[in-house]
Amino acid sequence: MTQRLEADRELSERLFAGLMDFSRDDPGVTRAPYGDGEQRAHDLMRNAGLALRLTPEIDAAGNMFLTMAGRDPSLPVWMVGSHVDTVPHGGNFDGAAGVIGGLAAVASLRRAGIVPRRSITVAVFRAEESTWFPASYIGSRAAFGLLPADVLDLPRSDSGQSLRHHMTQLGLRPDAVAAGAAHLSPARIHGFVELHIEQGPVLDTQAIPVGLVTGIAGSFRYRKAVCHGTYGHSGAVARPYRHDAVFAMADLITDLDALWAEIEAEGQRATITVGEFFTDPTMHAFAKVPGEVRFCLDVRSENVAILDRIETHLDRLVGAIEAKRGVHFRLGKRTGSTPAVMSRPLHDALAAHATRLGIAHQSLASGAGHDTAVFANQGVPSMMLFIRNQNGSHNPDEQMRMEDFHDAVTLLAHLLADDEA
Ligand code: HGY
Ligand code: MN
Ligand code: MN
Repeated sequence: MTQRLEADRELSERLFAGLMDFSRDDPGVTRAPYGDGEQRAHDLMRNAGLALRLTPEIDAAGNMFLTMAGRDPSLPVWMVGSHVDTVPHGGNFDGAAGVIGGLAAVASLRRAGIVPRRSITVAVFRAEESTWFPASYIGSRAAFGLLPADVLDLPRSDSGQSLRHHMTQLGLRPDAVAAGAAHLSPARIHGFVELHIEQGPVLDTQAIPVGLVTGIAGSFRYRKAVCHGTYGHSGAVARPYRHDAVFAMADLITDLDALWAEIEAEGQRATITVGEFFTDPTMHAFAKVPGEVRFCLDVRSENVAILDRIETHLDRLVGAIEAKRGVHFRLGKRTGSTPAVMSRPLHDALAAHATRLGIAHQSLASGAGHDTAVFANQGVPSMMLFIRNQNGSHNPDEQMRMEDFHDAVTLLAHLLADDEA
């Protein structure tokens, strides 16, 4: 393909603006999974797909698949796409850039009069953000028939209603999801490519518009952990008699931070985050030794051995602090996700296209989790194209420059068009 396939800018900007119209939740945007915002986003993308003469399909979990017929429908398809739900008060680009980018890439093929050899499916996944239902990759796992039935009973953090309830309200088929009905079969997918904002500072700092992802971090997490101590008089209880939950947590966090620094000094990568940390507002007070701290713990790495090392250390550390401080940790339910390796051939094909198109790019790992990890771990050749973005992500200030988005869309379009091998 010699001519440069330009992204359909009007379509992209119209869809981002359309999303914003019904997602604004100052500060930022909110589209809860199986909520009104996500459903309206699915409707918006479906209409855009129909206008591009794509064929819509919806699976039992409500994932949507919009397909451009290729010359040979018997061939395994290209699949592109992402999710359209957001974290509460997040940004408008996390996930949505991958769906709109997929549609824009298909639109550029249409405009160039290209009928690709393979069909191309734009996937719109449900419920990627696990801040709502405490489980990762709900939509994409359900699409492969991999969602454990008990996930359907998990309550959504804002409504308290179960995933099953929310699916039923939308006329979807939770029983089929629980029974493992699979809409996607790995053998029928030639490759999966997800456009996504980087959500970190690397590309912006390096002044490079596009990132070629080498791997996606996995995780282990405790979302509802508690450290129980003993409430007491802040003056009358001397040090040897204290069971201070905040000081115990300080020991835990300080020690985990030291281990993290050690791991990074060895040239390995991990992230350890305590995103929620609070004493009980109905019990705490200025003159009270805190008897309870509730917290969550999110540990991630691309390297399973690193995850195991941190988890083993955590188990030992909890016991040591309990003995030292006379407190008790209840970590609660453990959830997690498996690291994923991206397809080297797809990585190299995209690097070659980017070089030929004069699009600056660099390879990097993804600390954030993405639906692409599900595809890769199902054996589908998978790849992520990161788009440089500003102000990080999972916050209302998330930004992305449209010229960087268009570069990534052009790169994706050339990969899809150039598939005559
Ligand atoms: O948590 C994650 O990494 C993703 O944004 N769900
Ligand atoms: Mn995302
Ligand atoms: Mn996200």
